[in-house]
Amino acid sequence: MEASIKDDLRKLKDSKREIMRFMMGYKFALDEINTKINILQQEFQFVHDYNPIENVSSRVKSPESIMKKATKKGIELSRSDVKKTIKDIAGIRITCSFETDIYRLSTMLQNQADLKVLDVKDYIKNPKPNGYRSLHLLLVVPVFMSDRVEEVCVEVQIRTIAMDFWASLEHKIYYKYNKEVPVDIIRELKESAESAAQLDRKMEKIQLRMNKLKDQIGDDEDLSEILIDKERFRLPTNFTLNRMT
Ligand code: 0O2
Repeated sequence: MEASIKDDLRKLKDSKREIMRFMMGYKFALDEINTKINILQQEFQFVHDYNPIENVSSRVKSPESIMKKATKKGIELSRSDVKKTIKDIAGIRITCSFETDIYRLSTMLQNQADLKVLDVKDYIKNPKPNGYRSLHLLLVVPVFMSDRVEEVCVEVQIRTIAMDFWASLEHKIYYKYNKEVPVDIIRELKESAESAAQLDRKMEKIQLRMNKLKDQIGDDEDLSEILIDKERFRLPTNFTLNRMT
């Protein structure tokens, strides 16, 4: 009798360890992708003097959320079925200032030789009927463990600040009304998604004009840095001389 309790406890401990290891794979995959994003961000800043990324956040789905999704999808709770079916256990959300940055970043990630692109969903070119916009990538990253290599899927959502603002409010509303959102709110959300898209287009145009202006001013070598009220400004050397003398 005592031996059987011991056996049961050992089995329980073993399966707990395996689940922990399974979840760790997703955490390591996030670490790998986060490092890649960090490298791209720093190198891009250095080469182009510009940072296309505003914010990066990541999370591993909680076991409760995984179980809920598995039940919703009607799959067994085995590790292999969960791994095959639930692709967003590891998720990264990146916010960019402009739509062009989203596609630029997406291309840079998709071109990395050690990553496999499982799927790309472009809800920017094809927004969801409710107005949701974002670019979703499903990337498979190899994670080198002590005794094996695990291929782990990570969902990367890339969006502008305006898209993110809209999605987080819509998410909150959806849960507040327990998924029974009043029709007038659905309509207003749809309208605000269009306003957010318009804002993105306007900001992009302003950025384009700024870039043209920068090109007219000339290369970095022609710029001088001045400090005004502790703010750093980069102005054409001539301009600085004319104004400062
Ligand atoms: P959470 O809590 O953010 O993780 P899936 O349901 O993932 O198996 P699907 O629907 O093909 O398959 O995935 P899709 O379209 O790539 O969307 C997955 C995730 O995108 C969602 O995860 C949300 O994070 C986000 N998303 C998609 N559509 C909407 C939307 O209409 N509004 C908002 N606010 N977010 C959306 P989860 O698991 O649903 O939620």
